[in-house]
Amino acid sequence: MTLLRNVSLIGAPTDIGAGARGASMGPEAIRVAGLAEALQAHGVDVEDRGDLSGPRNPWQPPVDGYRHLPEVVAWNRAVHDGVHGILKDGRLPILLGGDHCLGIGSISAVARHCRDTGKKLRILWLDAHADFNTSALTPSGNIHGMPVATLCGFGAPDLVQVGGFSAERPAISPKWVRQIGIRSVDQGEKRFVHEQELEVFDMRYIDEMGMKHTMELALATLDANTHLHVSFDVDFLDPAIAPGVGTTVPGGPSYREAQLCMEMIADTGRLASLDVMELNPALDEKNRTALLAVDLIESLFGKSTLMRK
Ligand code: NNH
Ligand code: MN
Ligand code: MN
Ligand code: MN
Repeated sequence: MTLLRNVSLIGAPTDIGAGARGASMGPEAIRVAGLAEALQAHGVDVEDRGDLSGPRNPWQPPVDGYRHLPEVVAWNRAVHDGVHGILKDGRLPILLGGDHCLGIGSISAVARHCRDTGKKLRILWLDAHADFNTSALTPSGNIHGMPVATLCGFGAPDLVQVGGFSAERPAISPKWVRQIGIRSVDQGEKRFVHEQELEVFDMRYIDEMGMKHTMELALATLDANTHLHVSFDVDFLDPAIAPGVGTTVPGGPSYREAQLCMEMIADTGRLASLDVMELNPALDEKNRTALLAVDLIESLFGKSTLMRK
């Protein structure tokens, strides 16, 4: 059923855009949880390109609404180049974060690749948060709360320009994004989400309509020419099953809801790139959140219940 693709893992061990230290250990925790081996067991060709490098976290307060902007720019340029290289080699990149500010580098690379190859891009943003803040709206200055807005052209020029884009010609349009699992949005951010008409399936929607109906809508209008990118913030999951993240928000998808979400994405056969972000081993319990992430990623690649394939 699902097209088995050649996968390349690439780690970005930093917490430069986060409000808590520790996501820098995420890539290794996912490796230790057995991601490569799990995908290989399902017949996927997996290569591990190791970790990118970049500046250390200086742990400074915000300047003009941004924390660590120069360091965030450096990391995102590295992520862009790494992910773009994998796409050019015809492989499916899995970015191992690292905090979610790195979605700027990853998705700008995907957007550039889609533009150059004439593909349509659809982005599924699985997260407790909308990540649609700007320097004027942010309550924290943490750039991991800003990647979606930045990719849409609303952000620091050095970040908007990663991948050769600009505020006039940004990497993505809000129309290409579907957000799922959202349950924590800041006041100003909320207004901006509405103004830009982001399509958000929040937890209220999932409670009322169910994950099946939600995913049917989020995955509607994909076609053979669509590149599907999944940006998976591990805080999407309910903290009862996924404690190893810096910003837990109660009331997230259960184990089965999350599995169904991943299985329905797999069924489209269109998954072409993936971010696994915000895993924080310093806050985890015996790597259980990393093990859960691997379990879910297996489903994303077509491991499924009986009778499929
Ligand atoms: N909205 C908050 C902020 O901008 C929290 C963002 N934290 C996240 N996003 N983990 O996914 O500071
Ligand atoms: Mn397995
Ligand atoms: Mn996020
Ligand atoms: Mn989040």
